[in-house]
Amino acid sequence: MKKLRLFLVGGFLGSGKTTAIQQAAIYLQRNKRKVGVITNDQGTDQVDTQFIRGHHIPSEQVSDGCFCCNYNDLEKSVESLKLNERPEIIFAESVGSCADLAATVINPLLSFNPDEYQIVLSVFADIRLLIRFLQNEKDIFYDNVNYIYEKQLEEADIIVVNKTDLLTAQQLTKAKLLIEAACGEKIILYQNSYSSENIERWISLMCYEFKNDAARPTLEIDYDIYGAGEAELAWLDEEIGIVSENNEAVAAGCLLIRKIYDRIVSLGHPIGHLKFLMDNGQKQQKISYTTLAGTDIPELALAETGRVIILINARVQVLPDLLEELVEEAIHETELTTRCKIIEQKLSAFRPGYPRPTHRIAET
Ligand SMILES: Nc1nc2c(ncn2[C@@H]2O[C@H](COP(=O)(O)OP(=O)(O)O)[C@@H](O)[C@H]2O)c(=O)[nH]1
Ligand SMILES: [Mg+2]
Repeated sequence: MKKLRLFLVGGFLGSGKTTAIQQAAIYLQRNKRKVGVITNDQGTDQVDTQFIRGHHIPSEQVSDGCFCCNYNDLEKSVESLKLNERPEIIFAESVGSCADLAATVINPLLSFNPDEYQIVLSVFADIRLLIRFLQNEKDIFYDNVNYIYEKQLEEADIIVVNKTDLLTAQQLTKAKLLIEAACGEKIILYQNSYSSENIERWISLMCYEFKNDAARPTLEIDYDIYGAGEAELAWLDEEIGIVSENNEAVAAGCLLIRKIYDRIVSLGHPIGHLKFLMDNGQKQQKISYTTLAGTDIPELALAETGRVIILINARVQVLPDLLEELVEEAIHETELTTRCKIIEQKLSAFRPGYPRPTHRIAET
């Protein structure tokens, strides 16, 4: 029986997992290959899921916790995709604050379903953040969060050093020396996830070159530090509707997004990933700010209208109450400035709970 290729995609918040999966899925679909995607987050209303569905890619979502702690939901999602789509490849993106996937996801999958899956764990890293780490400039996040970042890389089958297009050729050469000195024993792929040649290369590496059917060695990981790191990050998910009598809802949405971003930055709260999905009824657009993003507002390609819906997913190193407060202030200010009406729905602000994996199969 041909094994199903299950490509797990991990790595820190904002490192480029969803982008690469979306690009790879579109590439494979164009080449008449059947794919499915499983998205995952601590919350329920996920920008990533809507983004993937918006590109007509068959998908399932695992909500309210990581794959490790929702192992049964992950298996159900795989089964559902298998039944409905018969994919040759499934990409499964884990939450950006999640680690220990080898012991809690790969080993259980291989052990409970012998000969069924070919699994590869790609761990993404934003090249700019990775360089800072390797140069010991760990001053953005708290130590416990940095611990998660390092543990994620440690268990990778393949480290995808992503966003290489953001460096000059000279910077890239220097970065490669640093990365190879630190992670030389790993398979390392340098990638611009918007380049189809690079995406093709990643797919080819996972499909044909990388082979490891054995259980993976288990990370030595301290769950108290890991749990403390996750708890230092706040999650805020909210859906908001903007109604404008003057057909200026898109402009008001942009203003609100900018106000939220500026507030977080000016208060000095480190961003893991601040993402928005704006929908004007005809089209949707994702707007992302990551840890080291520039301050330019991304070019918006949505036509102006009287009504938009924005899904907000903010992952920031701050207390959830403070994050909620600053989003509320930005909404209030936007209403006053634009005279639009902003309707808030499904707000949840929380910190992830202590990680309690369903299974943990240790291998040495
Ligand atoms: N320049 C550049 N930007 C990228 C690349 N990959 C992802 N991004 C951007 O990084 C941000 C976060 O990407 P996303 O895939 O949502 O990250 P995730 O949180 O790991 O899933 C988005 O604004 C993407 O457009 C890349 O290779 N180059
Ligand atoms: Mg993502």
